[in-house]
Amino acid sequence: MHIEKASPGCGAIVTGIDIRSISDSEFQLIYRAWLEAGVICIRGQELTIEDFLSYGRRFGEIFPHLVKKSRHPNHPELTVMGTNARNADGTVNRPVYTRGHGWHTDGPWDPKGCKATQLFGLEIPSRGGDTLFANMAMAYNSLPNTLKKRIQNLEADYVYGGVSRKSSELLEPEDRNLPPVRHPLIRTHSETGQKTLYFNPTHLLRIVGLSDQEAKDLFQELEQYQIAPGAEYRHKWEVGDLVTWDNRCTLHSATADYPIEERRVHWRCTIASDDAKGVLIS
Ligand SMILES: O=C(O)CCC(=O)C(=O)O
Ligand SMILES: [Fe+2]
Repeated sequence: MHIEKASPGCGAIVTGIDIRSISDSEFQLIYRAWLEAGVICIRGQELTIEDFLSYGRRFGEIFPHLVKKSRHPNHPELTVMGTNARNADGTVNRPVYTRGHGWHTDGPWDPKGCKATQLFGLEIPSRGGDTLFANMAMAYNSLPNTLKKRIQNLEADYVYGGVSRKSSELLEPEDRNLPPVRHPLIRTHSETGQKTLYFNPTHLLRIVGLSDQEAKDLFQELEQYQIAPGAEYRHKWEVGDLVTWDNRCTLHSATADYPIEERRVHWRCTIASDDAKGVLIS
């Protein structure tokens, strides 16, 4: 097994293994490299759905995503991303094509918490369609001390799609108005002890105790620090890439820029954990 850094800020690439037959000690090496890098890609995998889900379970409990439309009919924990990105008349189905575009972490709106997300590249376009990642411990470290102090006790509420609930077209009507989930703006990673800026503009509803204007001003200020210099990694997908990211300490964004006549399809699953849990506000 060979593990190398993908960029100075975050990400690691693993080659020379078949995850279907790794031992527990090999998985521990992968898990430790993942904690250090925030994002890990195992290249060149050939997986069945069961192989994909079993690997996900090594990171923690897997559970179905709120978006029911893209759940696999026989495996609700499996989301199939990117099919139907093109309508029958050839036009772009925007909610599908742009899904995941904009910096965010997954599931801040989910009371189950969302420790990690895992994608497996099945069909990759000839250009575009990369995924961007950024290290949020570096974002925290880049904050001026005065700003760190100002936000140290602040908490934010999250709903799917944020203030505009703009991605809620993907949800069923009964799931569009769920109560928000609250997280601190600064969190301490339970496994690495690192402090991170936990700021998720895509799903952010409000900052507790601030007026809309105060929150807007603070968003704008934090947005300048959200991607620290050198903190970013651009993942260029290959078929057979198995990528897992840590939602407690990284942000990501789909680039939504591949040719619409091509296909970009991934399997996806979400991994829960108590320490990634927010507080349900009802
Ligand atoms: O498709 C991508 O590149 C990322 C999509 C995304 O944000 C997600 O699966 O959580
Ligand atoms: Fe995402």
